[in-house]
Amino acid sequence: MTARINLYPFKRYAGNPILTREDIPYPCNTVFNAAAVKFKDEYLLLLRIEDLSGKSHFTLARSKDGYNFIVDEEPWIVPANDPYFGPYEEYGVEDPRITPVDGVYYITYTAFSRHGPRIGIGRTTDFVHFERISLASEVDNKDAVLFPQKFNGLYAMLDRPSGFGGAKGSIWIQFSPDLIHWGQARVVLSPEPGWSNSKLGVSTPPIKTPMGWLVFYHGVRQTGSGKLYRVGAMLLDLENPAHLLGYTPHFIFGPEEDYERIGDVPNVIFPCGVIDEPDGTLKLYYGAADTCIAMAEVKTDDVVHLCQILPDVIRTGK
Ligand code: M1P
Repeated sequence: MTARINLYPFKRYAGNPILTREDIPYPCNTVFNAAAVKFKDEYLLLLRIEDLSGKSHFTLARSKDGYNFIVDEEPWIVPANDPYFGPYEEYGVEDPRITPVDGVYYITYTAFSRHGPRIGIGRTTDFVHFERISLASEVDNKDAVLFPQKFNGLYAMLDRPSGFGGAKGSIWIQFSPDLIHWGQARVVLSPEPGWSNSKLGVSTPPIKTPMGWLVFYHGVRQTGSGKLYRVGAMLLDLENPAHLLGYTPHFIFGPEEDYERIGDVPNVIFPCGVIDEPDGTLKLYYGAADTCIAMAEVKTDDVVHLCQILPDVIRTGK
């Protein structure tokens, strides 16, 4: 008999949600969509906190075990007010991701203003000082993550431009010598009819596995009562990350619990951070219903396997 494949391999942490606005030491509306990294002997989450005016900034939370976090007393990264970055962060900074490259921690985020969303990139080496590097896109681009290594001397970034005309909501890749000037842009994965019919967006920085770069993304389905955000995964070639090796033809994680179903934006699972543990498991940190932060765990191999199965398996489960 052929064994059944576990099409939904994530296990939610029993103590979810791990952070709500009650855990923030100052007044705010919500906390969600956090980047994650291990730094020295701590797990760090870079929280997106929406203040009472509706604008977002970033604050660090710290943990020794990856489950129990203490939030810093003060925000760390607030919208810029200088003449270069300031006009494009007027409405806040959103949805951070952290990628270490050669010992420097790069933070990609959405700079939001009256002109629309753009990709911001900054860096830190100590999680005390933060230096902005660039606004790496024109308007209407977001959900950007960097790869943790260079390719032929170039940084590589996945993002989601969504301009006028043609197919919208695809994940693209582009390359840069300095994180400022970008080019060689190519489409990696596009929305398809079904669970991701509206748009895609990269969720978490790529994880290196023997089978390829493993990347989680969110797929959005437009329904009669709003958008539904669920999670898929894809595998990219280790040498040529523009080359898609495989992806889950179905969503592998979606809103089920009340804290994922009910909130400021219902039915949203929006991961921005993943920790690759030495025992072969991944901790996925996600914003739930744009209102709180939750965590789920999964075996890396199980997700890689799901990126390699054929669509037929979805029908039969074998
Ligand atoms: O409300 C769900 C999400 O909507 C946007 O994400 P995207 O542009 O990728 O669809 C963002 O505002 C995100 O912060 C939010 O969680």
